[in-house]
Amino acid sequence: MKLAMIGFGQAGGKIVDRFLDYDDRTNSGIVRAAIAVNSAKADLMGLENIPQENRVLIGQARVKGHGVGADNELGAEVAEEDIDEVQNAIDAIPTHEVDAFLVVAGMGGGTGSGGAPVLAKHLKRIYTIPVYGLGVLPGTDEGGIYTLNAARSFQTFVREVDNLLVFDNDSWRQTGESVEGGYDQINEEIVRRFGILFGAGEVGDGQEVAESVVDSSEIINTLSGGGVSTVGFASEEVDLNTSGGLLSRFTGDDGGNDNLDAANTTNRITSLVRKAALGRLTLPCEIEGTERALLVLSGPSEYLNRKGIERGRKWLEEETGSMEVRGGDFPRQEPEVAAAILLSGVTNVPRIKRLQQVAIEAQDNIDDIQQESEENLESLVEDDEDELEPLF
Ligand SMILES: Nc1nc2c(ncn2[C@@H]2O[C@H](COP(=O)(O)OP(=O)(O)O)[C@@H](O)[C@H]2O)c(=O)[nH]1
Ligand SMILES: [Mg+2]
Repeated sequence: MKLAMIGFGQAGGKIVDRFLDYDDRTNSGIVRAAIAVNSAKADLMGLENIPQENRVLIGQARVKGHGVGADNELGAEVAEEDIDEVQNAIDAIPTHEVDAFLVVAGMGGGTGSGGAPVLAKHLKRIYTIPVYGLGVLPGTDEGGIYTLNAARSFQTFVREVDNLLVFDNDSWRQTGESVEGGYDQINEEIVRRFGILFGAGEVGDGQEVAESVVDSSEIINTLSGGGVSTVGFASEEVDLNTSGGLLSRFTGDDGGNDNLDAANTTNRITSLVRKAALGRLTLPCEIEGTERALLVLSGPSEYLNRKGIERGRKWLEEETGSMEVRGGDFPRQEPEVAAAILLSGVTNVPRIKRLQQVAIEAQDNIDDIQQESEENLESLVEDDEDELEPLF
């Protein structure tokens, strides 16, 4: 599917920048347009792939290109004040060729945390295509203000977008490594997962056609209904040499081992699906209770088969309890077979619950002399959804 990606803030800009690089490397054709928005000039200048004319500096009158720090209320304000500047950049891209917007931001900082929900709301008012968010949660070692920012931004962002895809930095930190030091690697993991997912169905001319294609509408249907999504992924290296695969079946070189090959392929696929669903998700959670899911199997076509995907799909139905699990293949001449699973509308997410709890406590400390906010908090705690006061 073709996306217009808008990276808001430093993390958002860097991730969209990496998506462009991924698109170039793999010819995936998912990034139809890429824009970066920031209140910090230096962050915009540090990008490598996003065209200069698509880098939008906001809040100049207020912060003179120095950024808003970790003040996400200021981030939201400058986004609202300068939304026309962002719209000007969007006006210059061919939105009629785009299937959806993807607004990418780190939720823990200031510019992206405050601005991304403002932009999503704006886009929803103007365009009929879906507006998705990709929100990055901060590491728990980043400190209280980041957690508080993330909790409030998350709550607002999820309300404004058609679906919020989440990546949790905290679960992706390597042991003994700071998140800061590992961002390059983490960003690579992000674009790989979401790249395969959104890349399914974008089969260009001359590329192999999938046996059971995933098209944009299936991705959109999986994401429709809103809520929070997470992605599972597993891959296995395979030999790109096709002489032992498809070709030999025609020449008869494999000595009638067709059935064994098919069984191997099916088994490989089903175990990859299990690994992907039960391994580390972009946002760790209980997969049971997922509302909708999409399974994409990518790799050289001789390593993909309908039976394996169908089995994997069935298994996912059982594990998630969802009646809406889609699946398909994405043939690519890469030396790996990969399973990417989009779990949409997940409900049992410990990290989100903790995040909101921490934020409620932090807010309690800050405002404990204000009767009004005391009452707010009480109603929050009573509320089923533990809702925090939104940013705007
Ligand atoms: N995955 C990832 N997360 C990042 C990166 N840079 C920053 N973050 C996260 O994003 C949060 C917001 O930081 P930043 O994007 O610099 O804030 P902003 O520029 O004010 O929007 C931080 O708290 C980190 O958790 C990055 O390159 N990759
Ligand atoms: Mg920063």
